[in-house]
Amino acid sequence: MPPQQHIEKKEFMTNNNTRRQFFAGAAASVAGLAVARSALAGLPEPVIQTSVDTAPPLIPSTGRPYNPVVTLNGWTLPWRMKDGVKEFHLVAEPVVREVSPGFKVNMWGYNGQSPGPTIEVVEGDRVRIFVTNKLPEHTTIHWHGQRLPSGMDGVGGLNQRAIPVGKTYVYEFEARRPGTFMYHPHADEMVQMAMGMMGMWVTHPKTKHPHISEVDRDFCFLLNAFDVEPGSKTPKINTMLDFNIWCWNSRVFPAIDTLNVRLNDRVRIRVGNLTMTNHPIHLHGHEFLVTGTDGGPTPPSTRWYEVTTDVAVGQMRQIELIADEEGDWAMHCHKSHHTMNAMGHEVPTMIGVDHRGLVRKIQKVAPDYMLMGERGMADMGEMQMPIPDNTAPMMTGTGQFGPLEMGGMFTVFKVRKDQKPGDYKDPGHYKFPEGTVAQEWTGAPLPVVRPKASADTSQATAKAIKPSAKGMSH
Ligand SMILES: [Cu+2]
Repeated sequence: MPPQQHIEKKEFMTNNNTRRQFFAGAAASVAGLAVARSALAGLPEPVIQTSVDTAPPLIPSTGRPYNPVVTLNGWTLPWRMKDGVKEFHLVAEPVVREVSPGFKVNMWGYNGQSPGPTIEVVEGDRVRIFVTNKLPEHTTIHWHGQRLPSGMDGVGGLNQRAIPVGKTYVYEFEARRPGTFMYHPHADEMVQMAMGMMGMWVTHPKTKHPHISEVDRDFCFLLNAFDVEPGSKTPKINTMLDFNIWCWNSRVFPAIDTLNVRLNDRVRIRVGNLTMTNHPIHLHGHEFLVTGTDGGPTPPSTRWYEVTTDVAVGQMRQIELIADEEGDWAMHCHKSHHTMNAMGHEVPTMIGVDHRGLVRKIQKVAPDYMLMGERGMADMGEMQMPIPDNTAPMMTGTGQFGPLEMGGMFTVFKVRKDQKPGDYKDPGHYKFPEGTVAQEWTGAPLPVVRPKASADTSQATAKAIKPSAKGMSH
């Protein structure tokens, strides 16, 4: 492990200690104090994260070593080692997530954030997870994709009693299979997932695995979606398909952190989908291989190169590439509606409509009226039109050449020669070598050649063969 990463880890732990809050819910009751203390003595204190920044990788201080992941705008949950068992404490609770600066949404999540923290363990680890329910209704956690005893699978009613409000349940199993997994409730699922309850789980291989390569950078994030009416603060929970806030880890572009790598790094990106639709995830400038699915690492003989991989509902895809092209490369969902924020759905097509005169008339009764979309929608990236309070702009993000006209599921993959190993900081805009940027043609214009009008003015006729024609009869 490079020494630099150890320093980062120390800083991370120090930061965490200052952010750490103690689980003291029951201790507030004077009468129950002694009981509460002894009952809590067995629980690891939950770590609460207040920052929406991408936390540095959490280098393991106990247990088998591994190369940790970096969760975009997220963090990894520290554990306590007790008699050889890794103990984690998740607290299901209402949280306020900053989806983008100035846009805060009332969600439900874990340990202060939605999504919850990433859980990282090693194949063969015995894992004990305490789950405390501070929601206003019961919950469970399902460990999506794991091999485990049926009674630990977390489907309320089927595998266990739902965890009542205020109670703590404990899950315990061995992490048998290396790979990328997710966790989410299996109790009032539609509501609890629409409110943001989910997280990632990474099980690292315990020894060198023939189908798992050692990488320089290992990123992960979840695809999630919300329906938040512009100007409101709480997601609508009955929405089935018409979501308007398309997120990576409950953030929208330009508030999604960039993926910053060093030139020629081997990079792994793990993406899980807990929305209600599929997302074709597209990376510019590089080809990648899909090296893992929910079923674990893919055998190398089954892999082929892609630039887009579809991540269906409830699926996980793990891609790998060598970042050997320097620059700023877009990475996004290829459904263009998913790279827009709220208001993207109900705006009529205005292209080609002549509004001259009409705007002035409307402005007499509605002075704030603005014309939208007469020449396409690109103007909206620049207009800075007034939007309701607590709403993400429909599309924003400014690059060195102007507005990107993007929102939602979009970020930038930044490849730099001088990005230090272990440094995940945003290096800023790419400095394009001279003469390598598309620019205006300033040479002589091409002569305009028009075809001569045809002398034949007779009408074209279409000949249709009817089903009763030869060969079609019975
Ligand atoms: Cu999408």
